[in-house]
Amino acid sequence: MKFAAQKISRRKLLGGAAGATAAIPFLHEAVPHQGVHDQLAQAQAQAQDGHGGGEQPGVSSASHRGSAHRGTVGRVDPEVNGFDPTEILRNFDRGTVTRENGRVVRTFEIVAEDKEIEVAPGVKFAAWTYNGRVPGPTLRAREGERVRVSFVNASSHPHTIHFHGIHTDVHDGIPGVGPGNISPGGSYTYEFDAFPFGLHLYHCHSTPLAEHIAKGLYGTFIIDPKDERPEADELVMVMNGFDTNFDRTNEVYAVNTVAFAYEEKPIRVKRGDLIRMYVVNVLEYDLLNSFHIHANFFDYYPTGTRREPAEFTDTITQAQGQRGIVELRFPFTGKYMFHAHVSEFAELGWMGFFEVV
Ligand SMILES: [Cu+2]
Repeated sequence: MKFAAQKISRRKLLGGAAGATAAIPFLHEAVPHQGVHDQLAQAQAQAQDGHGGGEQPGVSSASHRGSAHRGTVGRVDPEVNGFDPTEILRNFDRGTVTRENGRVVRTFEIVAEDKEIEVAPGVKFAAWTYNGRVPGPTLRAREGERVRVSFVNASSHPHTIHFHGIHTDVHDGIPGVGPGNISPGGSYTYEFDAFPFGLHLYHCHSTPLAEHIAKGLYGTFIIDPKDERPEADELVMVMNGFDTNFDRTNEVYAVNTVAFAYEEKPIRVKRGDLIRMYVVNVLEYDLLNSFHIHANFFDYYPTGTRREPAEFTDTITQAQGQRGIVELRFPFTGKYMFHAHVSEFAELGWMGFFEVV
């Protein structure tokens, strides 16, 4: 059964689960990962009794376990991963600041390392990480500063760091140009000016590219404009996914890696505060991802490179590598859902709640 299980894709599973009751015993034997297995079987059981056992969104217990929104069984202990999705939201790495000829130089240190992480309760993933976390640290500089990134490859595979931005080819972090691949044990310092201002990203560009990204080598790179954005409660949301059985489709979807993390522990914000979300799509193996908020609308700044919003909406779509800044205020207290408007992703982990107090 093990061998058969490895060949069954998540799409086939869902296709079967959507159709017939007979799919349940099949699922029980076939799903290769206990956590996903439990989620899917439970999702189907709930779909059959109509409304997820009678619990209602925003009314059920804080943990939402077994809720109508497709909660997982159990939780991922942040101690196990060494990083916490709740802390990743508001964690910014501003590097070490020095001055050269009167100019600010911001130096960041990034180490690539192999590390097993837990992406849903009971679902382990052999990740490749920057600084031991997925996504990697959120690097933050100001427009016009000099950025220096000291990269050490402590992983067992060659890697690079490719930054989005405007810079010379030798610092572009691709194989075959400049330093090219950085071998295990090797190091290199990438250097460039911080511009244009906006919401950018960085990721490994070694080949096979999809694998190097999907394994976890990516992060957010924010360049603040010279004249600051208004004070806000800022949150980084990296939309990602995990191919846990190597079939080049994802079995788990999330924001900041851990499926259902913000359903388990809703994001606390204050009513009336300006909330600024840095939303980045790094998903591999799916063409599109999306972000939708319930009971509210937001201003959207694609790539964060203009000061005027391009759209006032409640849903945006991003292809891989696209990103944008979302700004909104919650006028009412309560629990408000956010999720991928691709329902399939939402049911496999990409959903959460704001708890407005
Ligand atoms: Cu790599």
